[in-house]
Amino acid sequence: GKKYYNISELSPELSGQTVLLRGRVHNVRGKGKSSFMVLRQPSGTVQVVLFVDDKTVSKGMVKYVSGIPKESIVDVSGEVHVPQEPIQGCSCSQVELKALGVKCVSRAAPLPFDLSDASRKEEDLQREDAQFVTVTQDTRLENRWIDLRTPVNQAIFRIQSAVCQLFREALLAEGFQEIHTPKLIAGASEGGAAVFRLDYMGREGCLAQSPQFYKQMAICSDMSRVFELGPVFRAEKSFTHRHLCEFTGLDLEMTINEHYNEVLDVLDRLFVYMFNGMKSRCAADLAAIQQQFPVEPLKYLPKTLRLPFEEGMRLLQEAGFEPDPLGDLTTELERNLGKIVREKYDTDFYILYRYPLAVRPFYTMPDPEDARYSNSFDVFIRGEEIISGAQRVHDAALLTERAKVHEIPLESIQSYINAFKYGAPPHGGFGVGLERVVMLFCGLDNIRKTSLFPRDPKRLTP
Ligand code: ATP
Ligand code: AMO
Repeated sequence: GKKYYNISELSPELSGQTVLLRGRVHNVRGKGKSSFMVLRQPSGTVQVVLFVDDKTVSKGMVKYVSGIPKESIVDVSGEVHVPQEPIQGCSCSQVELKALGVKCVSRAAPLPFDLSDASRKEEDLQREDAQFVTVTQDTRLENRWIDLRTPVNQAIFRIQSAVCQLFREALLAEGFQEIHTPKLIAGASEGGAAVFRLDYMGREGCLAQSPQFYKQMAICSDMSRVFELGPVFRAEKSFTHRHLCEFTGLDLEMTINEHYNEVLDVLDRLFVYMFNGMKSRCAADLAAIQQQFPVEPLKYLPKTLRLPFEEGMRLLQEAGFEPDPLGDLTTELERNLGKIVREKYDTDFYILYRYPLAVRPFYTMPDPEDARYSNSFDVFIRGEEIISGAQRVHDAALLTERAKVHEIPLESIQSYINAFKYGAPPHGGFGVGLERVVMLFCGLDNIRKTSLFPRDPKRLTP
């Protein structure tokens, strides 16, 4: 077959050669006997010029090319040409193409919004003299397959891919194995309120709210270190900037010998590896996001700060807040604690551990020294939660007791409880929200920006 070039391959060395490229019409305008097109590929843009001559390019052809709608896909064959001045506004500024032929491969219908309007900086939109069209998030999501073509969205999902790869790399190197647990399950794993119920061949089933039960059962089956990347379903009623009804969970579970600090050690190494990897592998993508959404890069320490919950409450009190010392933190208090920690310890990323038992799920191990507390933790980026984790109850009798306290119908979780009756090693683990990690690492303001096709209480399409 013929060679199709990437814009990134074009250079002055190819001057005079004829090359073939497939791309989108980013924009095109005709001016009498000439036509100027910006051809776009995911990696960049190049200028294509078309002049009427007596050989290959007719007047009709220039007219035809000038009329190809934006976002159409075209094949351009053209001669590489070094312009007198670098081309402004194209990523490929050193060369342009003198078109010999343009073929429309797929014609785009009129667009619901303009990609450049979706790429405006917040600060430009706020300007008093701004004459831009504001594209609402709804319009963008309604047409997500167009929206995803913007440079920022391209960058976001390359970063998301890198996060998954880094997560796998780091855990495989630590001796973990990847597993896949069922998403159709019999009972709610994280409490009944936010579960999607469904008809499972005539009886009631649920969509998994986490791989919690099954990653623990894998531990009971002697897979001593496991992880999973998979979908998580939550029937969230509230419409917030950080909740989705379906998100991607990065979960792990591992046996421990003496203390759940062993889990925190893995977490610490894992995230420092991931953050370093994102910074080095995704530098260009992070810079592209910075262009539209400027934010201070994430600050994290070589060894992650571990703050006891009680100490966190003390810091909040000192700053004039009134947290419930044995209750849960509100979103507002979490944010404020994030600010306090940032000032005191110079980090945007930290672990808060030893939460009150009452606010944690039934499977959480109580603190053996003080049953008001638990062997559990949350992890925050920029004052928002990205991870929950804990040591788990591995004794069937205690697990039954804890489920009763939480008023969980035992028949719905019987097989889970049974898993601990035949010898179960002490273990712990945690769950990470992928979309939240990307959102908060990049300092974005809405989780819909980091979900490919977000599912929220109002959105089930596209
Ligand atoms: P305008 O309509 O604002 O005058 P322009 O076409 O002259 O735009 P460009 O900088 O080429 O200016 O791009 C306009 C918009 O299209 C930019 O805001 C940019 O976000 C977006 N854009 C540029 N390159 C790409 C690309 N490779 N993929 C997707 N969108 C892009
Ligand atoms: P938790 O319910 O805290 O813990 O969830 C773990 C992480 O998943 C993310 N997350 C969400 N992301 C987007 N939309 C949502 N609706 C949503 N809900 C949660 C958050 C959160 O920190 N089984 C435990 C984990 C464990 O202990 O291993 C669990 O599911 O980033």
